[in-house]
Amino acid sequence: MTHQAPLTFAPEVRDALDRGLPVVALESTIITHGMPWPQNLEMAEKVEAVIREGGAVPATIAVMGGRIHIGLTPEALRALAQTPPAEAMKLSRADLAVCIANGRTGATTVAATMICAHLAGIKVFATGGIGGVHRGAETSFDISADLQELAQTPVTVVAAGAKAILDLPKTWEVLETLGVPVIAYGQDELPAFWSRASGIKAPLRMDSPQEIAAAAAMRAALGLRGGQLVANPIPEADEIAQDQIMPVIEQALSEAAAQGIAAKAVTPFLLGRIFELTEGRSLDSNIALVLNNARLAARIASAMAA
Ligand code: PSU
Ligand code: MN
Repeated sequence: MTHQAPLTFAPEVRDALDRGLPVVALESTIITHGMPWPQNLEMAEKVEAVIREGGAVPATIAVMGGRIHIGLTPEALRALAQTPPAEAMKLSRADLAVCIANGRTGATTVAATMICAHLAGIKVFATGGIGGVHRGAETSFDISADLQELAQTPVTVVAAGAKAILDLPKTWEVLETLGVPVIAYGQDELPAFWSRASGIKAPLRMDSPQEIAAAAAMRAALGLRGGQLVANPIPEADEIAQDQIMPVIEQALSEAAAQGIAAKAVTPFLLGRIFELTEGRSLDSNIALVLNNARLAARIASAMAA
């Protein structure tokens, strides 16, 4: 028995892809597990609007009723945003096929969104922050599947760096080992999600969407597998300085350890606690950086389509 990937395209996305117009993929775990209702819906709607303003078509990706949806209707987006985290599967490479085969609903992480975007023929994807090497990974072995995915699936991912709750130096080391180009946009230093600075020099720097598009095309021409990570610093007006966010992260991390939070629950728990401890400021910054990444992704997608 052979199967075809069960993709359902929003008509607008199908049309744009058929005509070679710029399309930007968006993930859905950030909606179900990364942000609380109703800010998650506001963010999801705004991010789509920003991509349209940038001259590209947004394609939010999720698994619903056993099909991969490439682009969601406003009603489907709302329904997803209202789904409690416990009811939507958090899908990575490991669980994507099971979720679909069982006819279930799930939100796609960076890894799963890359897989689905590639199946759909979409080359650019905007998110907040990728998963990475968790602190204490030397004993927990908790390393996000996002990193392996960047090494094998040809999609350009625009993020504000890796989430600062992670072990950032180890995350960058693993990406280097896996042969993933990590490109800081417009600065020499890698950004650290809520902050522009990380103190870590970026392995690569680019200053225009055209250069990023050309680099992706060259990777393909050389027959190199995998995508590239564009690390786009949060706008200055929206950042939380490192010395302010770090103590909050430390507290959230020690609470997670004390409560025995593990595996897939770690990232959502930490983001939720940091939201509470900053009285919502971390969420405002998170939304601002996602919008900023969407803007850049639309420009990269346009450069690739040109
Ligand atoms: N970026 C955010 N919020 C999030 C995530 C990213 O601003 O919630 C999600 C992404 O879907 C990413 C996932 O792929 O967290 C990483 O989870 P893990 O560490 O369990 O691999
Ligand atoms: Mn993990």
